[in-house]
Amino acid sequence: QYQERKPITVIGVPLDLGAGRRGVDMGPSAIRYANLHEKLTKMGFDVEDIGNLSVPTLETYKVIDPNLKYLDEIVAVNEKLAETVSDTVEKGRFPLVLGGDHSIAIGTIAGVAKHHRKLGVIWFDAHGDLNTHETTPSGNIHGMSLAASLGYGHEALVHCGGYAPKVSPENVVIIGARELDPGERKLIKELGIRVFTMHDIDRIGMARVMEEALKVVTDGTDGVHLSLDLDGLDPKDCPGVGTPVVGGITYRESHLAMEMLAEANVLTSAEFVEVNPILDNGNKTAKVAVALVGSAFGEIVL
Ligand code: NNH
Ligand code: MN
Ligand code: MN
Ligand code: MN
Repeated sequence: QYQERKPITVIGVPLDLGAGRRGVDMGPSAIRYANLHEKLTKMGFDVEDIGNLSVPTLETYKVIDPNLKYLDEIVAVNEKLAETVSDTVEKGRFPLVLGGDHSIAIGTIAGVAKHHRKLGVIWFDAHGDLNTHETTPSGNIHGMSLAASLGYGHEALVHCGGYAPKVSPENVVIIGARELDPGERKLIKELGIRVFTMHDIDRIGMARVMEEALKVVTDGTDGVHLSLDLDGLDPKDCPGVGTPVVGGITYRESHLAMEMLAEANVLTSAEFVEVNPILDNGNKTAKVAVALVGSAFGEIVL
């Protein structure tokens, strides 16, 4: 009934230093409280949860460069995450990473791309996360993680895991974009990155968007990573995010996207990031995250 089952390793990364607002450090707990383990176990998966990586506390550190807030601390966490993810892949297990702010994609992708050298990446997000320290409007590193994975930005971010770049632009697709900064638009054009904005989703529908997106990330690749920022969804469905943007992907559209990923059976790693329980309504956003995990792993109604 479900897709071919690789055993899953859950890795929590309670990091909030990369975001402008606090609270995403509680994301991994919130997702666990929403019964992630139970869902995957019921679906028949062999799941191990290795707990949270240890992450520095904001109060302990100072901002040194306002264009790269908490750079050293974020690099240290991502180096550790890259190792943990790489070891997980080596063991033949599927890394399922829980954020934390989106800067952790730097470490996740560094760990995965070591083994999948032609990695396809689906970046599901209201934002592009394609800033560098030279273009960032905020200095928040969670807005730089896709750029870093492509080889753009500060050396320490770009060379996480000891190599660069991790992915090439022709294998990357962004879905749900509706707030891009000028530097991000420029980089998208320069690199020719495929972006399905909300306009495209409105116009051709999520089914066709996913058909096209799947072509991009599977064409000549040897693995596919899903990096899902919950702010890609509409704030009505996911209020618990630090940077909500109106007019987002609906609950149903996001499920369809996950179901089509499961049908294609191409995912080799995934991360669910930016759940902020402080800003949430109950634990709504984490519950949506768990529902989406279920669909991405092949949960079906009948
Ligand atoms: N683009 C803005 C920045 O660089 C916002 C990024 N915030 C996000 N990205 N949540 O997904 O600061
Ligand atoms: Mn190793
Ligand atoms: Mn993001
Ligand atoms: Mn975002």
